[in-house]
Amino acid sequence: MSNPLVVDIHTHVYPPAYIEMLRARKKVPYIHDPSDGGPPRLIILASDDDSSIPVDERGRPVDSSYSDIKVKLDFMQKHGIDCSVISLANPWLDFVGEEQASEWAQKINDDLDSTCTQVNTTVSQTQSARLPRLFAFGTLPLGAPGPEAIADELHRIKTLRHMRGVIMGTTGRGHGLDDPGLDPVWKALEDTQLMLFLHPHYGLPDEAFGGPEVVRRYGHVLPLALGFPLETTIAVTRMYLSGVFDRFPKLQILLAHSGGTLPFLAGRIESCIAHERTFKVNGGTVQGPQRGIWDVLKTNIYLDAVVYGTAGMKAAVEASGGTTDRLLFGTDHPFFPPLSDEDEQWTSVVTNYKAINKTFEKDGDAVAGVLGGNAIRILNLK
Ligand code: 5CU
Repeated sequence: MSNPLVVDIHTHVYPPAYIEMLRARKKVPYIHDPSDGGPPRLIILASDDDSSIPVDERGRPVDSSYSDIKVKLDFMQKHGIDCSVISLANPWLDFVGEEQASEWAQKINDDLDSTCTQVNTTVSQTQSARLPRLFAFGTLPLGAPGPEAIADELHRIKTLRHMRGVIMGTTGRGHGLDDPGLDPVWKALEDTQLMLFLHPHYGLPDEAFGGPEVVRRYGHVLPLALGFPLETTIAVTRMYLSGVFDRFPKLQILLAHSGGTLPFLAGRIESCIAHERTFKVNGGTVQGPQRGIWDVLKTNIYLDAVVYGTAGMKAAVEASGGTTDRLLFGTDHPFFPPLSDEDEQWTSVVTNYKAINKTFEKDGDAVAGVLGGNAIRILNLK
C-alpha cells in the first residue's frame, strides 16, 4: 500500500495576539519573562503557579513552537504529517470576561482561518501537496453574557472556509457540561454539524493526589497523566447523565486523549446508572439517560489516538463498537517536546505512531484510516 495520508487532529497553537494577552497578565493563565533574559515561562495550570517556586522557574518554557506556524509546518514535515487541524491551546478563552469574550473569539477564529488560507495557498503554489496543509477548530466565547452569543459565534464559524469544528474545555459556562444553560450551544452545534473537540485543562484538585506537596514532587505527571483524562471522563459523563445526548442526538464530539478513561469505565458507568435509575434535580426526581452509553459512544463520540499504548488503543476501538472508523491520529504538538534539543523525531509522536501500527499491524486499511482517512472523511478535509 502507498504511504497513507497522515492528518493530525490534536495540535495546538497560541496565536501571537493570545501570547501578548497572556504576557500582560499577572495571574493564571499568564506568561512570565524571567529577569535574567531566559526563555519565557508559560504558567497556565493552577499547580504551575506555586508560590514556593521562584516565578522565573514556574510552569514550563514557552518557545516559538507555540505560536509560529512555520515551526508547526517544520514539525509536520519532520513527522510525515500531511495536514493538521489546528486549535487554540488551553485554557482558550475561559478566563476572558463578558465584555471581551465575543471580540476575542472572533479575533482568534479569523486569525486561525486566515493562517490556514495563507499556508494552503502558498503550499499549493509551491509544492505538490496531497492535501491542504491546514484546517482549524475554532474557539468559543464561553464568558459571553448569554449562550446566544456563543451560538451566534458557532454559526459564524460555520461560514469560515477552514473551520471544521470548535475546541472547548470541560467547564462550559462555569457550571459544567450538564448545565441546562448550555442547551442553545448544543442546539447550534447540532444545527451546524460542527465537531466539538472536548479537551481538559483543569485536572483534579491537588487533594485527589495527596496534596500540593505530592503534586510538586512529581512535576506535571499527576495533573497531565491522570488529572486531564479523569477531567474529560467526568465532564462527558455529566453530559450523558443529564440527558444531553437524549435531547441532542446529533451531537458530534471528539474526545481528547482517547476519551480519558471513558472507554474503560463505560461499563461501570452503565451499571451504576442501572442501580440508581432516577436522579434528584432541583428538588424533584428525574429519569436517568434514555440512550445507552454504548449507543452514544458508537453514534456521537469520536476518540483521538493520543493514548501512547496498545491497551488504550484497543479499548478505544472496543468502546467505538469494534470499529476503527472513529479513531483519529493526533500529536498534541507543541506539548511534550523532547527534553534534549537534538534534531530528532519527538518521542511523544513516535510512541503514538508505534502504538497505532502495533495495534492494527495486520490491517493496513485500519492503520490508514486512523492515521488520516477517518479524519478526511469525518471532517471533510478536501
Ligand atoms: O496533553 C495535552 O493535551 C496538554 C495540553 O493540551 N495542554 C497542556 O497544558 N498540557 C498538555
